[in-house]
Amino acid sequence: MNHDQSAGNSAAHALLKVLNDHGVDRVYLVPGESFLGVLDALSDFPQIDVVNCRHEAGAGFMACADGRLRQIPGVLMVSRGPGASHAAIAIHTAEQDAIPLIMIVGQIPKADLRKRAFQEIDYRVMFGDIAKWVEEVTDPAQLAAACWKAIRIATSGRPGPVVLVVPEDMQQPEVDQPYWQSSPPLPTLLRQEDARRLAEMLRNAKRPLIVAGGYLDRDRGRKVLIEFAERYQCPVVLAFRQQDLFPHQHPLYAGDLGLANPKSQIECFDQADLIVALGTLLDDITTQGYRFPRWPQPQQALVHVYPDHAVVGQHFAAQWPIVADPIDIMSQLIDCEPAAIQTGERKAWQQALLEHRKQWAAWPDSRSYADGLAFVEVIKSLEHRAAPDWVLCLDAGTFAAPVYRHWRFAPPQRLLAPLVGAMGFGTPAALVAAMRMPDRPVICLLGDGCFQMSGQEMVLAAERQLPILFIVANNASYASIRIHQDRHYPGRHRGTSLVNPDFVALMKGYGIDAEAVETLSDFEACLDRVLTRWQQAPHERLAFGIEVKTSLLASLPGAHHA
Ligand SMILES: Cc1ncc(C[n+]2csc(CCOP(=O)(O)OP(=O)(O)O)c2C)c(N)n1
Repeated sequence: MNHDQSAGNSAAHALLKVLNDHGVDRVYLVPGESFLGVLDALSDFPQIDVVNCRHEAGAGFMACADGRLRQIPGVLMVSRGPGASHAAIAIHTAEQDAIPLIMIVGQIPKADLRKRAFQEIDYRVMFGDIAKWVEEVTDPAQLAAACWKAIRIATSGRPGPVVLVVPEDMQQPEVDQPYWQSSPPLPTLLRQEDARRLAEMLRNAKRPLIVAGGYLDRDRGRKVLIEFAERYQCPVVLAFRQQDLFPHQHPLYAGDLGLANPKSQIECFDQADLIVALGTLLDDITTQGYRFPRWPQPQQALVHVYPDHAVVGQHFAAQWPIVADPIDIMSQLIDCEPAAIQTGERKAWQQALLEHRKQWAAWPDSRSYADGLAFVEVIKSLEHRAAPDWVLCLDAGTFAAPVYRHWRFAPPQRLLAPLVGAMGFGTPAALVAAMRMPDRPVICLLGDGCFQMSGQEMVLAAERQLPILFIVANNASYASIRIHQDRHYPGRHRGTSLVNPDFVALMKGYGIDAEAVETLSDFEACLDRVLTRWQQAPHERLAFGIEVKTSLLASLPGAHHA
């Protein structure tokens, strides 16, 4: 096929124009012959940064991190069949983590569709269960419209992934280049009398509790949440892996809902007489397996605010389901006329929550292990040195557990972690964090297993001189799974040991200076050298890698902080 077109008016140009008009200024891709037309049009959009990745999962995680940080769809471009298969993890992650994401997949020519041609997959079937929308475009004139709709769907209600499938011969034909406008969402407000009634409930509750979730993960959300909690003197507990949404040093901070809360703490949360769930999906883990609050009818009044009918009422019969933007609702209630707040029992309630949190979050005493350094010590010394501008990027694995449990987040410190627990998220997320927040030091914590799932992407840190500190916890094991084995099949360890490569040599091979350490003092000395260098010459910060030989025993059942 002759792809010679006059530059500027192809369907691919129209597609990129819609993306760019809606704030997309960067795309993540692994190229394929199935989307040459889109690649070619990218040459006419120098304002769109093209990040070439090594693996579609890496590209996909980068698009997820970008979508999460900006609430503008992260855009990922992959080839048909093999490329789309590699990228499937990004669609799953975006769906579970409620991240706006658009994946553009090059497809076989239109005439060959449904013939099981070379590398053909029907993506409507493949991604039907995990994408919000899958569209295969079979008319070049419709491509821009499909893209506009993709943006609307990815960003509205519960954010999520959309897959746009573009046969290779739908990209080059010339089409009109309309301007597809979008207006910002209108504020969603309660009727005056309802706002007053809700304010009344908040004031009169003896033991109110806010459960704050990922929809608030944006600047305005964080700010308004603090104002709202203070205005109504209402303690805040954070949904699964949203630890950076609220300052931990705040007297109203009541902790988070995660994988290992003690029973007594959950029982204390359940003493609440009013739960205001704001921007949370009230998902499996946040609700401790749909048990807090009681399922399906909570024992206390539940007000659930989320801007999606499919989320509010999905699991719990709320006393007051509100389908609206929780940030708008909080702002509206902040403006309600002041009235006295029930203070009597509130103090005791706050104190009880605080006691539970303190007990649970206290750092454990140091302990030594014969097989290496307990990674909790590494995290403790990192927290000790942390500045408010740090961005913490975590991969999935038990090495990260002490961060979720003990780290005292102090805004504007940020946490970027996969809610879905997908291994391989950490490195790509750190790269995106460093590109989007170039003035902030990025600390990326990886297990040895996680590092090997997407570590190759770190070459971008060398290429673009991104200031990331990669810390690899090398315990020669998929320890998270070893823990489960030891619980259920004690002493039987098939499939969870790792024979590892030389991580320092690997990182150096990717152009990143690195060092291996075995003791806490060596780790701290190395860390201090890197941080001092970064502080002294902020504009010359370079990535650095530290491999820490860590104890496996420290994470197994029976260890004091497991
Ligand atoms: C893509 C993917 N594959 C498999 C798993 C299951 N899994 C969860 S944690 C884990 C082990 C992680 O190992 P490592 O990075 O070495 O960290 P550690 O648990 O040893 O701290 C595995 C295999 C997963 N969550 N994601």
